[in-house]
Amino acid sequence: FIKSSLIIFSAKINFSNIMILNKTALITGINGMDGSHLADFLLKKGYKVYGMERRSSSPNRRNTSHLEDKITFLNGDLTDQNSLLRCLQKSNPDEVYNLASQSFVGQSWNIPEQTSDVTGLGVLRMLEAIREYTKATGRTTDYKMAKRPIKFYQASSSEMFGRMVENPAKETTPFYPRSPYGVAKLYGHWITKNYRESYGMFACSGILFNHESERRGIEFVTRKISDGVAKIKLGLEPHITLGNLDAERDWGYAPDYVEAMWLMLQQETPDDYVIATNNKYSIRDFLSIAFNHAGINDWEKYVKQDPRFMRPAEVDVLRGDYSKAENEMGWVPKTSFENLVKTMVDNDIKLLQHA
Ligand code: NDP
Ligand code: GDR
Repeated sequence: FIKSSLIIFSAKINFSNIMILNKTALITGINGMDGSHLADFLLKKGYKVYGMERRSSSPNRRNTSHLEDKITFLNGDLTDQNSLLRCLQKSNPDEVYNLASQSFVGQSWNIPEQTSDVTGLGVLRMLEAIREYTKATGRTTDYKMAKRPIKFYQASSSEMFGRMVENPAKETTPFYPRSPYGVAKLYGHWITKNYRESYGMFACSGILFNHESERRGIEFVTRKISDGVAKIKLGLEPHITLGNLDAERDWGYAPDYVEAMWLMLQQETPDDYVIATNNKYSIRDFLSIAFNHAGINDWEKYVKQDPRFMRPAEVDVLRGDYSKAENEMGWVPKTSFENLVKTMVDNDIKLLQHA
């Protein structure tokens, strides 16, 4: 009864407060920013959550330590096909969220092959593993025929738009990636679409624009700034060293964006959606709000530029049109840019004070 009610009301209702019982999700990239926020979100909905993590020489659960007794961690790597199959066997999921990737654009010029292998081919390996597992359990991959299809979410990126042939970009905008990372994501996007069309899989590609949170990796520009501002405020560092300050991004808040991932898999038919705010701000704007919030008005004095942080090919501007997601799934961004920046700065000041 719950399932059929949800289908009937799926188009316009905001699902945020509805509990979904007895569903199981497998999240790759569980220890990353989005993986941890998505796990929080799905647990609130009553999901059983499995998180795939790769082996590392020292524990890497900074974002997920609070989840250790709430979810099941599984060992797997997007470069190792059999490990993916074993993760599926152990979790037997209704939904797979493929969030793992080499996600740092700047690094993708230093390790282009590894980036292509994980961020591009890794998607194919997971889709193939789902296909094999579905067959092995006597089911069809065609979601229209299957009693219990395995739904698949692929974490695609606004970096696929790169040079921005159209501004703001939407689902129909031609792609023009500008980094090995963007090119690899484009492969992941198309192979997801192709498996949907070839095998009838319920496979969706979420084209997400930049989103940030207190759990963002320290090398990304927003967290580098919020952490740097906190250190300057507390007298721990004299300045922040950055690259190109003129780049503009469409920045949203990660907890808002993981809801969109889930919504895509609750629709009647699989499709691709742009998730964004339709606003853009420069790195300078971010710096200005972050420093101001910490009570420092002359931010230019505290910021140095270094060619080490410049990219061989830059994406100058990104901005996305999320109207399809709004019209079809009722999704809108909830958190303003100002509040995002302030939350990140407050969090880093608090973290350093506690340390
Ligand atoms: P993170 O970098 O925070 O997380 C990525 C995760 O992938 C990490 O936990 C990492 O593990 C894991 N990983 C890397 N390589 C492998 C591998 N070979 N096998 C298994 N796991 C691996 O990224 P985000 O949470 O920010 O992003 C989630 C996804 O969304 C990524 O695919 C990213 O490319 C994409 N995306 C992100 C956007 C954003 O603005 N945040 C926008 C659009 C797309 P480990 O912890 O061990 O390093
Ligand atoms: P991005 O995020 O490349 O958009 O990818 P990042 O924060 O790394 O860069 C944003 C912009 O800031 C400029 N920049 C700097 N960037 C970093 N990291 N460090 C610096 O010191 C610095 N100075 C200036 C960059 O040149 C760039 O223009 C993120 C990732 O989460 C991807 O995985 C995701 O797909 C895209 O967002 C959408």
